[in-house]
Amino acid sequence: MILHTAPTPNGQKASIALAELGLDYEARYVPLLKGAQFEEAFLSLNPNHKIPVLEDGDQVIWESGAILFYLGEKYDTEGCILPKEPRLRMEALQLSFFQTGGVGPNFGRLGEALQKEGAKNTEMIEKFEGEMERLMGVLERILSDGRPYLLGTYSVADIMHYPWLFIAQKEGLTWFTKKPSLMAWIDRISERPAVQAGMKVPSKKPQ
Ligand SMILES: N[C@@H](CCC(=O)N[C@@H](CS)C(=O)NCC(=O)O)C(=O)O
Repeated sequence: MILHTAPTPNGQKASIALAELGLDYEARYVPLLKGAQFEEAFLSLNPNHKIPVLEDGDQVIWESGAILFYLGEKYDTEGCILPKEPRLRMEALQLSFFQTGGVGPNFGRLGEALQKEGAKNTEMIEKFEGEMERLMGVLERILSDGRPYLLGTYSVADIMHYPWLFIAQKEGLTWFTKKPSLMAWIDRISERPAVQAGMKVPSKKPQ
């Protein structure tokens, strides 16, 4: 398998899942800042010019959630990350849509607004921070019954959220750090060897 990726949260979701399943693959770094995602070779894999993209023989999958479900369906015979039980499997899908439709885009736009040089657009920052606060409240509510992971047991639902929230924790963003169950959840997931390995991919950037 070939994973086209970059050191960003969406890429890390795929490398964590590959590591959790102990699968062999080649990680190919896509230098996004140089615009490599707009080159014809990359667009022929993903017309949406975004990483991650997984090539498995002649099957090409893009969208991080689809990649995680693909890996789960094809390679997770034990149900390590994709539950076998239909009800839990559907909940995994539900939380994955929640992540790609809510947490990812809102945090992404917030990051862009915060990194912008010069005069900050405070209206944008307030808007996206407010939405992130709300979304974190949803996750905190799910975890507040004492469950260790979003579905109860570790799954793709945790992998989908972790790399984004890892940044929020690292940056000390208050809408994250003020959520005790979420903070404990992130520490728990950070301890997993496969998560630590997946977060380091791609290890080397081409010059
Ligand atoms: N919904 C997509 C989002 C992927 C995404 O936004 N990837 C970013 C890096 S984290 C990217 O490749 N951006 C390049 C671009 O938009 O041109 C997924 O979950 O895979």
